[in-house]
Amino acid sequence: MMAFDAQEALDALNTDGFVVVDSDMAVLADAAVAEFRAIEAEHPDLFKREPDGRYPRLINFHLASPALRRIFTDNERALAVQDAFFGEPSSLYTTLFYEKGSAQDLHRDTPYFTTRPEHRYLGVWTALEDVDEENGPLMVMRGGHLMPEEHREAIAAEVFPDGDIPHSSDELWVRYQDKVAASGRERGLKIETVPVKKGDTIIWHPQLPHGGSVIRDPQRTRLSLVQHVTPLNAQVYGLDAFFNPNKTLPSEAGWSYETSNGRSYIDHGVVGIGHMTNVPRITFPQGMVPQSEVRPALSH
Ligand SMILES: O=C(O)CCC(=O)C(=O)O
Repeated sequence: MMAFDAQEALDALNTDGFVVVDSDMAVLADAAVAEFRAIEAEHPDLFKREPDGRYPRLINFHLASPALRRIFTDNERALAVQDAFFGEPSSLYTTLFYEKGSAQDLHRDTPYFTTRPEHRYLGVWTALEDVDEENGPLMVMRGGHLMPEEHREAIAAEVFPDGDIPHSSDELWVRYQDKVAASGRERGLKIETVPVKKGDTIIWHPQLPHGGSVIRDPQRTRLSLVQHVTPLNAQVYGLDAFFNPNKTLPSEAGWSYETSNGRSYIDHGVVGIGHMTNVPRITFPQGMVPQSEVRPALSH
């Protein structure tokens, strides 16, 4: 394991828009995947595969799985970078568990993770298995977080001329993201893939254009956990706030948190299987892999 300097990692995050942290989470990654497979086997009625044989993304699955929660709460190196970025302890807002590459177009997360003040958010992505060019690695537009923000009010007015912007809108999302990607191309910014090994963590800046690259080998899984993190109690808004940057809104929320290993995560009460099915959290027994049997992550 390489020596680690959180300040150096933070500098890279601020310069490049992302940083890869050798976070020594491979053992916990194996435990998280084992627990996922055990929970899946217990609930064949709930877990429906897509036509390609894989699951859709699972939303907040960490609420069903203590082993998956540890990917956030025990990732000391990644947490040190997050805390330094925020200037206060990072907490877990939501997660996405992917069984396969997302093959998502290049996008900034900010429209759906808007805070007041802005940019009090990070994307934290931990590989639960090795990721190479074949199984759809993350892709990033290096330096794209430094591009000036688009004229958001003007973009929104093209889609919602009456000024009534909803929380979510695919059309407005695509219009904004297309403009960001075009701005990056005009500036000559390159898109690169980020292959990593099991247990590594990629942290990206709220304004970094990123996505999932093409899955060359559809037989391969690409198990990974995206953690959307903010400072404690930050309110998180959607498009209606993002495209109204001058609108004053509360910065604080009244979230109900739980704590593990000194780290807080919101109890959203439900786990989403794809964006269609919400399953109450209490449906899942808390943990199928005894945590005492999992070696804690090595400290640095
Ligand atoms: O995991 C991936 O392939 C991309 C994830 C992503 O872009 C996101 O969650 O915002």
